[in-house]
Amino acid sequence: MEFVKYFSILFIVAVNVSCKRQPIVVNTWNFTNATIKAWDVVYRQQRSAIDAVEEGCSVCEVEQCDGSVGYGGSPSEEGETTLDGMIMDGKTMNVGAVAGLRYIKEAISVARHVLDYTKHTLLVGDQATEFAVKMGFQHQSLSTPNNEQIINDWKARNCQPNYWRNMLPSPETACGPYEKVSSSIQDIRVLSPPVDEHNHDTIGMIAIDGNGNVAAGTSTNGLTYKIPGRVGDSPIPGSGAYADNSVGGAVATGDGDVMMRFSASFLGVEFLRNGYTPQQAADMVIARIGKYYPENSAAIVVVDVDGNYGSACQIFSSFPVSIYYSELDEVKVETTRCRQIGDEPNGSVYWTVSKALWVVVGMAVCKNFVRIS
Ligand code: SD4
Repeated sequence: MEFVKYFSILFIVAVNVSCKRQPIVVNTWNFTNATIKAWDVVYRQQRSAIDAVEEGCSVCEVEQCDGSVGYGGSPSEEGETTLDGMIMDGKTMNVGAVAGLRYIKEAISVARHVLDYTKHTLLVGDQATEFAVKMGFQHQSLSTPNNEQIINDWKARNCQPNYWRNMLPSPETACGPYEKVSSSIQDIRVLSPPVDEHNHDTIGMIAIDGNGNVAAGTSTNGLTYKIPGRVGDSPIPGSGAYADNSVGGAVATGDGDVMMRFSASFLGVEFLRNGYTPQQAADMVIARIGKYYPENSAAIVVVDVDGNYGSACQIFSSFPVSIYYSELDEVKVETTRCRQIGDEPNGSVYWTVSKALWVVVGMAVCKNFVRIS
């Protein structure tokens, strides 16, 4: 009983006392150079959150962060790298995005051009490329010898894994070309190719500037061995990222084919709007996905307008998040353990208690306690 009382008090303190951190930059994974760049923009240069997100994510496009962002990674079955990116301004609720972008390296900047210079939200494929060229971006190959090597190795493994099903010859043992099975479609849950932190590291970034404006964005080259034309969650507003000045922002990473079915980032922001803390919101998003797809890799970061943040994940072994705000002397990386099959669901009492402890420790570095409700 004493134990339960002790943890209940800790939990109540953890969810009700929070820090005021503005500006702040938070992004997925340990892509710290991106965080540092965004922090420089939003803090030292005192520029906007949206500039910070664009310039921060651009660092990863140049560095090809973990091979999952930028050129030369995650080739499709045909060996081509294409890029998805989006950027959202939480002040105006304006979004620019590109999907299946070919031959242009700067996906998030092209997305920013969609936002700044058009009334559209999302441009795709070759026409997104044409738009980018018109806007002055350089048309160049996104392939490197790495693409060819990855696809040659894959073919040598009989094209395993892949994203086909209900085809002949069986995609589980053979390469295509395939033909569709016209009868007895099996509506079984077919596992996607394993996705983990080694092949699955989209950058998603949330920034809040000194004026309290929230922006969020993503940049990725999607999933390796994808069927050409496949677009993931990252460029879809509300899926890969979402921002709203009145409550906060969220970004998602993981198996986007599944995650986009839940509008994960929008859901996280809506949980904030309904009064949940960022940690609770993140846990609830992952619990929602996990209820239907417990075996899929999924991770989310949620930040409220006061700069409190939370993250949650499943199936990845762990999920690092990079953070910068003014009380820190340098960028910091906080790592969350991810729920595994058979664990208590995210958001359950035991899970929440362990998260609450983590939050309490995190608060030790926080100087301004502003919200005690
Ligand atoms: C996608 N969500 O295209 C992206 C991939 C990803 O880390 O997050 N990689 O499905």
